[in-house]
Amino acid sequence: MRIGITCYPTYGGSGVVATELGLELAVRGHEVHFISYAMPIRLSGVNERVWFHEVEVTNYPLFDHPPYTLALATKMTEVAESVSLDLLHVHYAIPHSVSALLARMMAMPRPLPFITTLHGTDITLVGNDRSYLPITRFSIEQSDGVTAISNYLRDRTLKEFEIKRPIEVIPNFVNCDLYQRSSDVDARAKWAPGGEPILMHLSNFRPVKRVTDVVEIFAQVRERIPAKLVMIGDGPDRGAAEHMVRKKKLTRDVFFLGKQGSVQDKLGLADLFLLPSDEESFGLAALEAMACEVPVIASEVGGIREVVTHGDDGYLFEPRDVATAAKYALEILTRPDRGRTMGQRARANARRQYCSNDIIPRYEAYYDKVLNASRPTVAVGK
Ligand code: GMT
Repeated sequence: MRIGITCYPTYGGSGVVATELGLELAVRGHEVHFISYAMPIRLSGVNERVWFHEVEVTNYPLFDHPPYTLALATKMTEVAESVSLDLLHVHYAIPHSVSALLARMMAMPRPLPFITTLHGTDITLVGNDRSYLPITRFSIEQSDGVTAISNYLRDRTLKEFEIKRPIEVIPNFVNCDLYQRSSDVDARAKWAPGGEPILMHLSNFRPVKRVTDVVEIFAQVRERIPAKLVMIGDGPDRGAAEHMVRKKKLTRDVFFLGKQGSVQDKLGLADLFLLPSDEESFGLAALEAMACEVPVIASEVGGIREVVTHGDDGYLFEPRDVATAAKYALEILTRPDRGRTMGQRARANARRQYCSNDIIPRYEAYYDKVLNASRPTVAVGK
């Protein structure tokens, strides 16, 4: 199959899922064409079946906001024509599904079906805004196929957008061969030379992630036991988190790594993963940590409940209740095995439900279904 994939290339779960999906599809023999304004962050090490097509957005003094949606639609049509794409798969509804809808119309009479995958804030925050809701709903209704990354997100979309069409749930996934526990003692010693437990957080540092709560939880843990915190990622709230670390005199114990292309080698060194978000439709970073045998402490919101099982492979707490989160963290880290048993259960649960080997074939089957439904029926006889 020849598949065009569009996503946000910057740091963010939807771009990560789209990129990992494209790479996995390529390994399975498909031809994958990424179409976006920049190379997606995890797209290094491309193989011969993966291409990147950059959308150039021409500016003009008249435009306060250059019309990316239109430039993207044009690029999608060009790529579809030049390499004979079978379908487009767009990640994050706004504005990608609108561009795909335009591209499908421009490509006519040649069929160019498109699938929209909903990731979270495209529905729960941005899509819900009055200025975007009608067009988001329209482009979802017009998509040839729609998937959501959790049952929670599917149900919320159907309800809040009053969508009548079916939405297929294909959950996020992790490459269970790549994401494994690390036994690299030297790498661990760089952060925790005294053998201290390592807490970790990975996100785009947007307000919804509550990165200052991560620091507060860590501070409460650190009051009781020696420990280290590793913060991976970057975004608007990094400054606030760094300021808090300085204020609490924790600079020797907290490491800000910034954006990292490959995270599996770092996650595999952690003893505990913190995800105190206000909202999370899935929580991909938590799943990646779990695959590395890391127990997760996360807020009990949205789709996280489908990923982390309270008391089994981690703990869930009311969002913003940092005292309870710190209590759970201490419970895990002061155990003689430092949560290893919980971590092993985390990997077992991740493997049972979310390994790429099991999830990618579900996307392939869905592509087939959409393609079969969109093929023009040939009149027989006459
Ligand atoms: O979390 C973000 O702010 C980024 C956002 C995105 O679309 O890039 O993440 C969403 O998609 C991820 C991948 O499917 C999910 O794992 C995240 O839970 C979801 N984020 C939210 O719902 C806040």
